[in-house]
Amino acid sequence: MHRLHRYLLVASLAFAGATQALAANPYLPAWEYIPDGEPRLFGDRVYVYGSHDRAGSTRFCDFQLRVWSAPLSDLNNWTDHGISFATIAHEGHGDDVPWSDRELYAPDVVEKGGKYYLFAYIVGSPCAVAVSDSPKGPFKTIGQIKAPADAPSDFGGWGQYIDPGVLVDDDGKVFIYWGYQNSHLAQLDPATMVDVRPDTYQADIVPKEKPFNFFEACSPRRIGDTYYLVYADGSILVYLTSKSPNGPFTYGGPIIRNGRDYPGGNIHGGLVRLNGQWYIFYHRMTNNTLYSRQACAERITIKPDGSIDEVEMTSLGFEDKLDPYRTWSAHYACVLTGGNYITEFDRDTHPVVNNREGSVVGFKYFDFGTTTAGEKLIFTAAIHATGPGRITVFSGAADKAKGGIELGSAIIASHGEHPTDWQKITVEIPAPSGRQAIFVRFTSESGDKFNCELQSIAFQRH
Ligand code: FUB
Repeated sequence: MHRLHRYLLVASLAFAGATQALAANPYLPAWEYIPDGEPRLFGDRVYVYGSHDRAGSTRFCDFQLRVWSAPLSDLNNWTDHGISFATIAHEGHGDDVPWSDRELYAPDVVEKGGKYYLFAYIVGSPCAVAVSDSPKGPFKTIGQIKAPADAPSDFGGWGQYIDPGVLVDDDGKVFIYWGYQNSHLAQLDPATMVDVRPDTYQADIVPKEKPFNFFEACSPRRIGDTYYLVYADGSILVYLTSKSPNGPFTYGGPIIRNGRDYPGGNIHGGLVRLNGQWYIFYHRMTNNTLYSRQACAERITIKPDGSIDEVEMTSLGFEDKLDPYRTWSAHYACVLTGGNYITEFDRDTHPVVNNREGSVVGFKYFDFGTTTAGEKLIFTAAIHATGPGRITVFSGAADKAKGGIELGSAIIASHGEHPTDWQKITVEIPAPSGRQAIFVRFTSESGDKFNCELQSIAFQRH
């Protein structure tokens, strides 16, 4: 699957610059895999606290957590603050956890009294708590969450501490929500941040029954006088609301799902307001696996009545629009259907591979601005293909039957089994105008012999 040695030299030389830093989705560099991202605004920077996945991994997560942040003044400019916490010494960062060498899952970080507290599930053991003077970390271990004497006998069971989401309320009370398949809530002693306060534990705060369907990924926020709890119902991020951090919670509905017109998997994320705009952070799958997830964000609206409408997955992230007149690495695609997927050939090369007869790759949304009648553009796709086929460019939808406009198409010749370079296929198209979703559809009469890798797309004016 990983053809690093084969592509490294040629691809990086031929396409250097194709993946410039952008805050489109995924908003971190294409080589970084941060799922379960909890967005937190501390000072004038937004931080994302997530797990750490790896390309080509066969299991969830890693033995390290990393912190990334961006200034509010430039959400294009994400900085890697390095390893913040680890269960195995790595890259000069020591082992923070004497009781485990297992993977770290889905952390959260909150500020209390000028200190930053990290909560993280480590596979098979109660939630770890660590502290730092800086939101960038690194975090020093305080201990593990301690159940009170009156806790139910299974309180410390391994599964119960998955996905801790923490809320520091305006009155200083600290609430921790967590759970996998079963949801839990308790208050922590604000003086220690590890001790569960007596008589505060509640099980099943989110029903497992419809429409709630609690699965995992609790993410609490207080917005005004309303408490929001975001969680995962399978591959859908759902929200609840309540006038109390203790619930009961009212079902709100889905905010985003990652399995519609894209290879689905689990989902995890949270709400944050940046520069007056609300976002939902979430992750999506790459590398044809559930274990190489990347950080994405979408704009959402919290309406005056507190409700949130579901939004679609886009390529936008923190961008208002995609500029059609630059080269876009294929990994910015937000629609992948027909068996294709984003993969990592090397640090800088992330094509959409396994495009077969009928596969579609889509990008939402380019802004072509005002164009004139009769104006033409050149669409360029950098590809490698085996078996002859055709690439067709659409705007609006990938299918005329669904209202898509076919802009043009070109024959794809077979380039042999072992590419030494990406081939540039060009198609002259009528210039679309305004904001447009752009799709490419691959077709072939060669059956299974046809297989096309899409490295990038671009538009040029004549
Ligand atoms: O990242 C590992 C697990 O996958 C998290 O604990 C869940 O929320 C799911 O995203």
